[in-house]
Amino acid sequence: MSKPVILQVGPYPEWDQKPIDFAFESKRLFEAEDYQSYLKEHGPSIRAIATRGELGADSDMINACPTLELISVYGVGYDAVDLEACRKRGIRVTNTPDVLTNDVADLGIAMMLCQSRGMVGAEKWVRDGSWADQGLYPLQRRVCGRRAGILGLGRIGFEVGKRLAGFDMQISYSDISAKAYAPDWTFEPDPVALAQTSDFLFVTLAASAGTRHIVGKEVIEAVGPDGMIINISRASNIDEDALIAALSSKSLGSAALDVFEGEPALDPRFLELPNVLLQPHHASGTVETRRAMGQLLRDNLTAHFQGHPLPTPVL
Ligand code: 8YV
Repeated sequence: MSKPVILQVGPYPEWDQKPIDFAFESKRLFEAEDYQSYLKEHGPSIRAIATRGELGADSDMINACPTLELISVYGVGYDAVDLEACRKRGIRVTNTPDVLTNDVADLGIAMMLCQSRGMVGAEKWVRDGSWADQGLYPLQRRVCGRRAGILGLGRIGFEVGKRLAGFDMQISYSDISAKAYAPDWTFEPDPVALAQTSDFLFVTLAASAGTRHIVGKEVIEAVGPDGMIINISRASNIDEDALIAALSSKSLGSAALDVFEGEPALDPRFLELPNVLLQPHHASGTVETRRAMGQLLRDNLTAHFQGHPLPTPVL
């Protein structure tokens, strides 16, 4: 029997690529010189798309595949998949929730600690001899006992909160409704009011058209010159122009970002700012989590082609 033909939008580690190539005929879009002509040539044979959270599948890609049945996302976020186009054509969509939650929360906490205690500059202070030449490193800001806000108390936001509780922080959160699973934390539906009471504002919202730039000028300035914004969700949740302006004028103290508009290219103004910690979208990037994500991506593809229920459907 011939193998189902799939379109692979981005690369995967060897441990996933091998089993993918064994079970499917994978057309590797990311290796093509010209995406349009590659899609034109192979689109008609594609039955599933295997993509990554940040790459998704837009309507051009979906339209180029008239016999498409499934889009399997390697990532929890599926905001880059055109769900409307999928709905119209009855195309199923899956993601990889849960398996990455802890690592994403861990990185958010690490970013908060790293930035608040000035660890990047402190490392440089040791390596470039400043410690010996100039003495003590400038004093930094405390984390424990301060006020944290979590914008979006889903799976990842909840794990962030659990970790923050270990630092004796006062925790508040915004979401569509109060969460029964977080009885000890303060529910504040208005993001601006949340920001006003946050020394550290974590952005952990699933991105959608409705959350675009939810962290705008008002929220950013409400966090204030002594506060920090940590984004481990999607860049679109923050108005980057407003963020850069606030970091430049110091009306926002600092930021720690794992995601950027247009990544991996990012707004070059970020590189000039001393008060932002920049990370290369690797919150889920541990061997353990990526192995589990790859397994789940493949489990969804396999289940679909064997006619079994999808393990983690979105649509
Ligand atoms: C990426 C992510 O998918 O889970 C998500 O939504 O954005 C990440 O885990 C990861 O970088 C793999 O592409």
